[in-house]
Amino acid sequence: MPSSPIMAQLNLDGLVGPTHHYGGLGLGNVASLQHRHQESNPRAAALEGLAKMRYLLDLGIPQGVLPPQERPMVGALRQVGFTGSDAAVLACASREAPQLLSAVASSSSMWGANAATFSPSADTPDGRVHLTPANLVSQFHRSLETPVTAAVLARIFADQTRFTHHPPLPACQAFADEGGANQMRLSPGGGTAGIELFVFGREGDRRPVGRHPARQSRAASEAIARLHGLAVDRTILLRQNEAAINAGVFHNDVIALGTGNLLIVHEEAYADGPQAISMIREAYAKACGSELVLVEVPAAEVSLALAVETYLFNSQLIRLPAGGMAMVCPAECREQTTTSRWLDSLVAGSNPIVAVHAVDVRQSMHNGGGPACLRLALDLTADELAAVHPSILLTPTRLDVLEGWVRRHYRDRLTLADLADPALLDESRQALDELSQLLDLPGLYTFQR
Ligand code: SUG
Repeated sequence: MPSSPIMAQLNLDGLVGPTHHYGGLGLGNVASLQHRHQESNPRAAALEGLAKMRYLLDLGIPQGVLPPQERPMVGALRQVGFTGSDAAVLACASREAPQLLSAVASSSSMWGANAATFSPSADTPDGRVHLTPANLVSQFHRSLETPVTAAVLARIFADQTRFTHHPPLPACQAFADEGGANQMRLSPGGGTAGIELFVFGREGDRRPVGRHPARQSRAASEAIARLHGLAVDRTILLRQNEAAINAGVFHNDVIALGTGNLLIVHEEAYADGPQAISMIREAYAKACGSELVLVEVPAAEVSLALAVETYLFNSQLIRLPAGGMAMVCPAECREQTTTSRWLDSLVAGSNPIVAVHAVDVRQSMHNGGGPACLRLALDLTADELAAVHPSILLTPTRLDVLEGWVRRHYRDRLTLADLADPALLDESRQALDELSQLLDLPGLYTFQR
């Protein structure tokens, strides 16, 4: 049971895998569709991700890594009828169903924000951390991640006296769940209970007939709040604004971000905009006994389209050890005059942000994944942090080792045609085999068993 109240902010970043490419697979994801079938650079992608992790570590924040999954996932192709040797399966899929090959080769587990929904021990009735891996049923390529993600999380948070793992929700559209990207936790800090905000875009099986389909279902958000035992007066359900979804806001973390006592949100993020935002303010004040710092961004300053183009809201908020917060934004936000000016005004304003740091994660951004998408954020007590599988927690030396590992194993260009190359499968397996040793996660991958 947790005994230390100090909350550490741990970020678990998904490490980009050797088959990172642009499949144009992301539903309602503008960048993914725009970069469809362009050449990718898996090596640069993985190094950009590691550089971001190093940046956060340097800010004094604990940083961990989630290993990539085995891709191409030949077993998934066999499951849908391709037969023969691995090479024959890849060749046949590439000829007959290139989109399927792309899906089973996607490195999408890199977007750690979609791995699971997490509730810290301060919010749960049994004083344990609760985790529910996301079923990701809205898209085939992402649904493949769930069983391995669940297994990885079970090994990273193995101490059952501190961590409760729920199975993923039923794998159907009525319970479509995309994890922490649609949840925010706010609290006055110091290990006190907070409020948890769950954001959904669709009710049950009904898919709103907009330009883009909504992904997170209300039933999933409700189920997770129930499973985690969250108090009703500390749980808020918010419906995404249809106009935001249609502008390319496929997850809440593309239009709002919050941690501690700070929430930054676009005025058009939610249905019933102003009422939704006042409801959050009131619920926080009532449950936490203090005022929320709320930065509401008007559309007149930053339009939905600009928010999606720059991924301004997909920044990470870092609670700095010395006090105050830093905002880690995509480099694109500094290259765009309006968002760059807005960031300057944020630092000058009365809120906890003392610094803005821009990071270059362009390879991931072209798939619609910014700095915040790349990580699962967890508030842990010091004791819980000490119980995390140690080898996935980064140090400068471990980062050096991982960078060397990427440079040795990853290609610097990949096209759709390359996905059928049996040498790529071998290279990926060799890389992952070595990684599982580096992270002390033996037998993690099917090909190792
Ligand atoms: O699910 N992109 C991911 C991006 C996920 C971003 N995560 C958060 N917002 N938290 C998705 O749309 C694109 C893959 C491709 O096109 O190859 C993709 O799956």
